Amino acid sequence: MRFVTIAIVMLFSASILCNLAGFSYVKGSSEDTWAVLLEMNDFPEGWSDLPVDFINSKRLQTTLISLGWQGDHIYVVNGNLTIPVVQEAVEWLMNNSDADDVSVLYIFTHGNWMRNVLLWNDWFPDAWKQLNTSKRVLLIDTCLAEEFLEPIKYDSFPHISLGCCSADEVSWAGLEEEGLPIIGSVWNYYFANALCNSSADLDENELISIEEAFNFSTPLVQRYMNETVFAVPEFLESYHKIGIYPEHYDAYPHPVIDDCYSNQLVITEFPSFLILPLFMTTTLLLAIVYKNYRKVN
Ligand SMILES: [Ca+2]
Ligand SMILES: [Ca+2]
Repeated sequence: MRFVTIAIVMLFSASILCNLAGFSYVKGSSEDTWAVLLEMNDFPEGWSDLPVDFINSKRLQTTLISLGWQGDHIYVVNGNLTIPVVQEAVEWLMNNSDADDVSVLYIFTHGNWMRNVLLWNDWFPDAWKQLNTSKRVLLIDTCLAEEFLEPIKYDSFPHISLGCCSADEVSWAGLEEEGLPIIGSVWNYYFANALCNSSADLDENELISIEEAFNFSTPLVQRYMNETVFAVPEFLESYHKIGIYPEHYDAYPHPVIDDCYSNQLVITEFPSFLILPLFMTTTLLLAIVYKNYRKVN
């Protein structure tokens, strides 16, 4: 009984120590994380399909769960994206997010679908501003991505928006039949991986922020495009056919960040390197050693 009491006291002390030591980023129950992941692969006649088996939303979902997110805090739509479908997803975020919460919205579809069917810039920017949180993260993974960040770019309300390419660029999603290593969005692949990669922790505070993941992933996206995709003459030619000459740029494409969040925005539910479990394990071991010490004496 005494052992249990000692263990509880030591665990309690360890948790206080965690906070005192500056690990207060361990989110409490009042700071939740919410995400909407929207992906469209099949399109009506006249549009080209993007048959990647919803790999992009799956990859991001797996990443968020590995960062400690709860599965039921992630709202996924894999299918036909219409205005009501997207609006319902945004409402879900609005209904769930409180002031301290993180809200992420990711969308993968055609840029022209965003512009001409979803009429994104007509309604989304106003809806996004109405979210009751300062930690808004908008991830646009489409061609022309910057166009859909533009209405809120540099707006002073707290937000971070990322786009996989600039307003006049096209993005790349690899298909299995092409035989290149990355299936689905190249930007999604490198950004999702960066969120879990300690090498992306550029300021070495053991947390990977959205800003760091963006900065780390951008050159990797450009390198893959330039060295792997554009190295295939047929793929480079497909860009030339629409009047784009990637070889005329230092790098292509140019992912975009609009950072109007004053600090670094961290979306990890648990400490990246599991500091809290480490503290707790150490405390338990200490308690066991102490118990044996008492027995011996
Ligand atoms: Ca960091
Ligand atoms: Ca920032």
